[in-house]
Amino acid sequence: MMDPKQFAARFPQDFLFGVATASYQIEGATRADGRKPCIWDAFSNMPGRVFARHNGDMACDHYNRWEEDLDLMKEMGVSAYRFSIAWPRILPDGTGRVNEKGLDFYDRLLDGLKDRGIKAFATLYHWDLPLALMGDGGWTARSTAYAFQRYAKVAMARLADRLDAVATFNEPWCSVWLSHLYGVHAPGERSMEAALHALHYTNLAHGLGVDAVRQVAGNLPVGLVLNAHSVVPGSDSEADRAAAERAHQFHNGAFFDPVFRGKYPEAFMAALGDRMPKIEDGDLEIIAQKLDWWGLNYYTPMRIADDRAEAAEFPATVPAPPVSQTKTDIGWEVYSPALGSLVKELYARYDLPPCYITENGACYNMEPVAGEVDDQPRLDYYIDHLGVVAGLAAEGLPMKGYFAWSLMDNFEWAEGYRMRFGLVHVDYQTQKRTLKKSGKWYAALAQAFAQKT
Ligand code: IFM
Repeated sequence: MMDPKQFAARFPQDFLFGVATASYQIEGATRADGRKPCIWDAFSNMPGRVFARHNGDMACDHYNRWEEDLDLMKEMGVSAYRFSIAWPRILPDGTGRVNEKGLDFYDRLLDGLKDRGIKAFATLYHWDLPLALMGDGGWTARSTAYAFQRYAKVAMARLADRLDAVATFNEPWCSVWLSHLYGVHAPGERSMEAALHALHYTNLAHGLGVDAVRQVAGNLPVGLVLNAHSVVPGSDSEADRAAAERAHQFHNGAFFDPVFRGKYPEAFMAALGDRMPKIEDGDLEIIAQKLDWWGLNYYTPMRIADDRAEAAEFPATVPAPPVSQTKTDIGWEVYSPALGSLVKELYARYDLPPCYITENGACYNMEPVAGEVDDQPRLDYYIDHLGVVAGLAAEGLPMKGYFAWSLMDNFEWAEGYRMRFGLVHVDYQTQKRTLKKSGKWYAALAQAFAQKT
């Protein structure tokens, strides 16, 4: 096994080793202290949407067990925690009345992190849109972007003083394409028009959110977390290479271009622009405000071939076969070189601020045997991918930190609880937490790094 001490020596002095989670995936307590439903409460309670109709009612019961969970992080020796704030706890109807008790929970959490010397990286939106906002159309309505701006102001006015960084959105690709075009995530829509509206209003909400953070907490580093796809053409043919470029525009450019270039990609607009909502004067300036940092969530490459069907809609691609035969239990190809090439490609295409790997990790569903979880394949995954990050830093790319996804097993969206990504195993019957083999190694790495600095 790779010696954590030797490994730690490969990262820059100011690097952070952290762990990540998200509110709906771990908190539970969906009816506590004035919280009202979000779109995931509704979606997961509908038959046929989430595996075995699992939902977030209990999850990891982190709302009640947060102290134990923070103690665990402290014992592991990680220096930062990335979590998300639940909008439906703070503004249960999306707009209107502020719920003090919801803010109190994050007060406790942030004080707890401070007491333990762990840095706090908050995300404002990790997919739990207050259900009441669906009455106006959810993310397909322009008003939702302004509701988000208000929520960002309220949350930051109370919490920013104890934060080390904030992100507006987590993976807008998922809350836009996966949720409104592919129908896999809440609200389960399958319409290009709906998705294009959600795209522009999410981008607008990001910009308005940046504004809100800066008005309330001028010094707090604000960023955006993107699950950029490492798009790899399935062959060297001209058609597949052109398809990969279209896929880049659709899956990455629709988010990166407005934020980092102030416009939507050209071929994307030529193909789909007439189905976009009206882009008002000033929208793109709001969206393209300079960020202090950005986060990359990476798991697996996206292999792409040309879709020759006449009726194929932009980006007109089909999946190409994987190159590596190693797959995680969720079926995702394991291929760490794509992480390195993706980061380099994105810095070549865009003028990007410093980068945190805000999520990376693997799904393996091993259970405890005599109190131990032997998840060697997850550990191998971490060693490979962290090695790539160390290499990027050595080449001079501005890599500032790495957050393992996830601290603990949790509600894996449409897959429910059957897919496990944690460094810590959660027994959902007893809520017992067990540090896995991978978690022990990651803890040793974080501790070795802390000792060297
Ligand atoms: O669990 C998710 C997380 O919420 C967002 N990024 C990907 C993870 C694994 O699917």
